[in-house]
Amino acid sequence: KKFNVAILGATGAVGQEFLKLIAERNFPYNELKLLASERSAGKQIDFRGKTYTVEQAAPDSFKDVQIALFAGGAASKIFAPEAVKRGAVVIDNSSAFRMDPDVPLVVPEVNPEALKKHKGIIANPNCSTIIMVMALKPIYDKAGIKRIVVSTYQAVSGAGKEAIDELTDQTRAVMAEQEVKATILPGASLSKHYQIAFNLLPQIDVFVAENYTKEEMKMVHETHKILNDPSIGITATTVRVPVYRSHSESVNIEMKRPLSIEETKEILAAFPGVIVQDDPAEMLYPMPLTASDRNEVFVGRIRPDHTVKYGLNLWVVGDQIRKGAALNALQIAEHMIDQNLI
Ligand code: 2RA
Repeated sequence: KKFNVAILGATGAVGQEFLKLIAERNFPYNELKLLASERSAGKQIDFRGKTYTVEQAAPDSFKDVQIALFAGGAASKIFAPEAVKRGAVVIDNSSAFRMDPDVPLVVPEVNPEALKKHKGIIANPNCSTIIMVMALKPIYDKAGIKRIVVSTYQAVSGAGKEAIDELTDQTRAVMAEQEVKATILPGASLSKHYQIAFNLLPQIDVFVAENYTKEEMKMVHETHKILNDPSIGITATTVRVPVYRSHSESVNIEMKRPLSIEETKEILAAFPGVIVQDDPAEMLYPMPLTASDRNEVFVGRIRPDHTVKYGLNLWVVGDQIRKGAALNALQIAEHMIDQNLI
């Protein structure tokens, strides 16, 4: 069976990856509609031997659309209900609906059962959350988790194409001993901007209660919803690093029951979508450059944390644009087709 598909945000980093993955995975589409904001409307995109003209998104853009892939951003809030009204299933990468009780928040390998209750909108979790829960789910099922302390090292791609370009331009400027311009990071709409090249920015999104950032609280609330367990203690520090497109995370967990390192490696290796890269004798561990453009999440530096009863340290790396955004959303659509939920 083939479906009429629309991509909202087709010209951005995630939108471009949707197209790449649709081709790579031979996703079953009939009609393909590329939608964007007024700024990007009119652009021509060649895809599989056909030239598409990006249209400015409007409510009626979703007429006859069955699967709407939303790359993210403010447009989601406006167009998701309009698309559902016209009969589409919306898989939304923005944070707009993630905590809505009527909206499943899904990583297909982790909580596919949540898809059954969808009412038209399915939310794609935040990239840093997806990457973390892929590693935690097999451990959670086997040994339970009491507490998670996570520090992230997030690629600039999370802030979009402009941030990717900013890293390149700033790096060149530093090397050429020219003036460095900062206009995007840590956030385009924020009052100040700082250089990311050769720097680290301990702010992703805005500050909220107790001077946590929205990004840090997303990791807390979204993980509770995905694992359906608000009892887990979670605290996060999310940091932007001068890396192009993979997020890395140092994850410390306290389990409820004992789990040997050997068994941890076994259950991680057996989990679909996870690859264990952990052989210190061979200096084998996940790195952003080896994880980029890959579909899997990579786990290494697996070691016990003897400061608590059942402690464990993990180093987790995943491609932010693929598994962190476009791939996970497309896998949700594939799973829904498979389960006749669309
Ligand atoms: C970021 N997770 O990395 C956020 C949104 N993709 O900027």
